[in-house]
Amino acid sequence: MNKEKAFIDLLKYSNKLVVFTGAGVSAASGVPTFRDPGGLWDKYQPHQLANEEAFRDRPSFVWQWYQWRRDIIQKAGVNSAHKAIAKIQQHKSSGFQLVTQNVDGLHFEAGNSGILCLHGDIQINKCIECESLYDGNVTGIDEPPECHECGGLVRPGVVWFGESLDPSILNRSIEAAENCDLFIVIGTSAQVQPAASLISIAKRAGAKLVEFNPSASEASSIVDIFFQEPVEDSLPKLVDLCFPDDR
Ligand code: BV8
Ligand code: ZN
Repeated sequence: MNKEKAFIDLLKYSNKLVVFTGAGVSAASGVPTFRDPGGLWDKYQPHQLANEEAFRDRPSFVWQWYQWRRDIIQKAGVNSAHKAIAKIQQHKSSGFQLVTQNVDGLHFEAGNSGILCLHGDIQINKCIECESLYDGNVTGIDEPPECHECGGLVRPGVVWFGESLDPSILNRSIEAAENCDLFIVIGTSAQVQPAASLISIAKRAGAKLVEFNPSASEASSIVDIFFQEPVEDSLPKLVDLCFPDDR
């Protein structure tokens, strides 16, 4: 049986499936990934930008990097891969869980719900001292605003390196990986922990693993089916073949 047919059958008959995404699912929307050539880490190292120390050292520099990313995301629309993942949830409903490492919010825009966002949300801003949410509009602001409650610096609501993930989100993600029969890995280099550990947790739990990525990742050696191409070129077609009714 060819791999397309094998994947369609797995998708059709799965009772509990997890879709796990990284930056690659938003690449077709023009949102830069992190580790691809020309990606976000091309010019700077993560520790120079995506961590608390860097922000405290150079608040304007780090803030402006996030403002630049937010601007790109603002202009980015959802792509056919985001839509295909939303269509899977429509058809699989209770047996479906989306877990994303992305902070761009594009899965919500595409129509997915109940999403477990491991690394936070780039549109949220909060005080670095008292964690109060900052509800002001930050569009076009080049300097991190001051917290209304305590005067501390306001930072993006994402999980930086060295910061713990929200325990409840992480535990629910682990539970989903432990109880699924199909785990679909899309657009991640699978290098960041503890997020990437979900892949091996699913494998150990006996799930079938399917990957969509034009390049090999840290996960590729343990997946059962590997679509080594851009996800937007393959997943939408396969989802339409699997759920042909509302094409
Ligand atoms: C933590 C939010 C506990 C901010 C991010 C040594 C070993 C193991 C772990 C560690 C270690 N040293 C340090 C750590 C811990 C560290 C870590 O994992 N480091 C790694 C890099 C070695 N992890 C942490 O710090 C985490 N916290 O461990 O807490 C703790 C507490 C205190 C002290 C210590 C530990 C927090 C991690 C979260 C960091 N925040 N982002 C922001 O966005 O600015 S991480 C960042 O990487 C993004 O969130 C991103 O989602 C994530 C993963 O990247 P990917 O999504 O995979 O993107 P990437 O560019 O890498 O890959 C894109 C893929 O897409 C590629 O494979 C490409 O081929 C593919 N692609 C491209 N186009 C397409 C495509 N695929 C399909 N279709 C296409 N068209
Ligand atoms: Zn504050």
